Amino acid sequence: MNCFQKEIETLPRKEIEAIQLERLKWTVNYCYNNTEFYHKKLTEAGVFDGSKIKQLSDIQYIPYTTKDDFRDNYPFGMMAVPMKDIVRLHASSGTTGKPTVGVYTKEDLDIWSDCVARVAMAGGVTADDIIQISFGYGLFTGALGLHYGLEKVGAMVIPASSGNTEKQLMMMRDFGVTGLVATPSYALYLSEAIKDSAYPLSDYKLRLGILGSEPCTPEMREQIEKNMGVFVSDNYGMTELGGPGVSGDCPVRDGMHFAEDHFLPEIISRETDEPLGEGEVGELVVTTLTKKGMPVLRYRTKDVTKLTYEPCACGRTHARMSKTMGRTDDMLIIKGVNVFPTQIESVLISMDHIGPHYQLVVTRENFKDSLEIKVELVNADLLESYGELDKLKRRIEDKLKSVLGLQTKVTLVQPKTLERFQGKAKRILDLRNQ
Ligand code: DLL
Repeated sequence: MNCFQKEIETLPRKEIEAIQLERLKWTVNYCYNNTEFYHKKLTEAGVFDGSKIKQLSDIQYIPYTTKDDFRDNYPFGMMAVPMKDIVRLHASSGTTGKPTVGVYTKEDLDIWSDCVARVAMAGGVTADDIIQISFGYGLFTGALGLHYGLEKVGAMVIPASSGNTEKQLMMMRDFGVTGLVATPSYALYLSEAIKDSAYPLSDYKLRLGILGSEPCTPEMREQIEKNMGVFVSDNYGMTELGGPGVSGDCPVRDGMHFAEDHFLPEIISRETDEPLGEGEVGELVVTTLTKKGMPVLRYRTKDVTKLTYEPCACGRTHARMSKTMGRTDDMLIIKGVNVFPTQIESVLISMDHIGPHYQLVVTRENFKDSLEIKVELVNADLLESYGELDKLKRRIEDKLKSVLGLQTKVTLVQPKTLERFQGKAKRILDLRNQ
């Protein structure tokens, strides 16, 4: 099956927008008529059944939907069809409070796997590939999302799930795995395990990394590619929007292409909540255009990025979103300076003598915040030489200061002592409110 949907993915902008307008009108009307939550919200905003939507910019009359709305309506309050039409449920991990639930009709599942197939093909997957899915199987949308999308491409899927490093590597070698699906942090972990194992890289047939679910800086990507001998593509999505398949890298890797016939992206200012223009950095807001089970209007993703509508060198015309800087939740404010962990990661990975693993520890003393960055040394011998160690530490602090505009404290630790992650990395330890 050819999952590069050329007739859709290379449509001229005017035609994409015509499809979006028609589907936006449909979605607003559908939400108004099928969920109490949106009926109330749209009535209060004077939008009612969507007849007021004449052009795409009229979306501004629709109120935003937030994660709190999902929480307040947990578990099924945002659902737009009778339960008998629902065939699947997924949920976010919900580390804080109740998880966020997503439900799917048969048609939703079909469109979902189509969107993931698109992302996979854009990332280089073909029917000849053997792909190991090392996301945890379960309520998480990542594993089953990629699973069915990759099957649609015709690739052979190995539902490995996460954990048990030795077994992961054994499966890769024995089954001739050509592609790995994982979070970037788990891929990094596995790539280091390959380097450290008795089996050389030539025992593996790996050529692709289809990574997503957390930010992956270009520097981190390069490290994984070097260790594993793969081409890495990034893909993005979230439980509230159905999971992966919302956007993904093409071979050019100059922004992830949105599935614009199914999702309508906007960027808004984090300060004023007002819409921003092309190329401006702000919070991504997304409206689903075809979802039936749990449609979402103007969902505030909390992810910070920018959009471009310039056609891509790959031929695709769908909007591209830049790699996210991270979530507004993860942005640290230290002495009045905004810091995203991805900015720190980019600096650390590009420097010699230190590894790609780090932890950020935020503390407050006498009402003053400070940021400590723990980084692993590549070679423990350096710990023997105080002079060298101090020089390296200052070099990293200076580089960070020039990028962040903030004095940080760098602590160099023994190789392989910081925590490794099998899913999304948790690198921030905020001790300020303890
Ligand atoms: O992580 C869905 C997913 C699974 C996407 C597999 C891609 C691959 P959630 O667990 O609900 O869903 O987390 C969604 O993860 O708002 C972003 O902050 C972050 N995220 C997801 N993909 C990327 C990415 C899945 N490619 C949240 N780059 C989102 C950066 C990402 N952040």
